[in-house]
Amino acid sequence: MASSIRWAKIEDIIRVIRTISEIGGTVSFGPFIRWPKTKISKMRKSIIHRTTTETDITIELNIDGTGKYRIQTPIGFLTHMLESFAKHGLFDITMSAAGDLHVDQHHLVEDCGIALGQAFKQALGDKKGINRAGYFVYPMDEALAVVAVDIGGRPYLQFEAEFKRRFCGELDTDLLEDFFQGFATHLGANVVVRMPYGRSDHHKIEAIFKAFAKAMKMACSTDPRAIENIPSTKGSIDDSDH
Ligand SMILES: [Mn+2]
Repeated sequence: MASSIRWAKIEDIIRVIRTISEIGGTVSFGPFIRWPKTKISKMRKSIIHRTTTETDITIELNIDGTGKYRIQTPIGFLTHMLESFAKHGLFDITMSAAGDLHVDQHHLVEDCGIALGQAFKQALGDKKGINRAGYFVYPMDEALAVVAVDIGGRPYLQFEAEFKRRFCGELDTDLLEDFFQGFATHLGANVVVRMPYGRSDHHKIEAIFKAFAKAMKMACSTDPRAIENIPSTKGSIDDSDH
């Protein structure tokens, strides 16, 4: 009898610990033992289906991934860039995109940027605990790209990159600015893209996407000291945040 009472109490204690940990708390057993050691944070994942008369795009994103990707677009070089973005940002991305290429590539490339921005916005939620800003300077042989982002709610793009040829592979390079504009607008982010030098258009664009990936990884990463903080003196991040 005594032992069954003891076991019942232990089961109760375990149940309480589980409940506390499931709602994101920690349980301390004194100065040396804490369980769980870190709070269980919510999964930063999203699924976006964006269908218009011009394009049809689906994205599954896990911000806290390992860089696994399965990306299908009808433009080979765009697929290569999005795969590079997933790989170097350690984002898991499953994406398929189709569109009215018989018109030109504009709708598809811009809408890929829009849908990717929406996917990050949805996955980040209230943005509690994130660094919010991130930057990277990425060299690729003779090319150098600089990307800075601030996921502060205010959409703004600065884009300064020139390319020798209108097309890199099959991708219309004129549309890169539209891709980043769509991303910045729909995430609610300030995005800066600079390409100070480079020769090969392939290297230049790939350096931009790698810098973009690393800058986004940094901006989305969390600081354990700020896990309950929304990173704004306003207490919320919206379209007018300064
Ligand atoms: Mn390449």
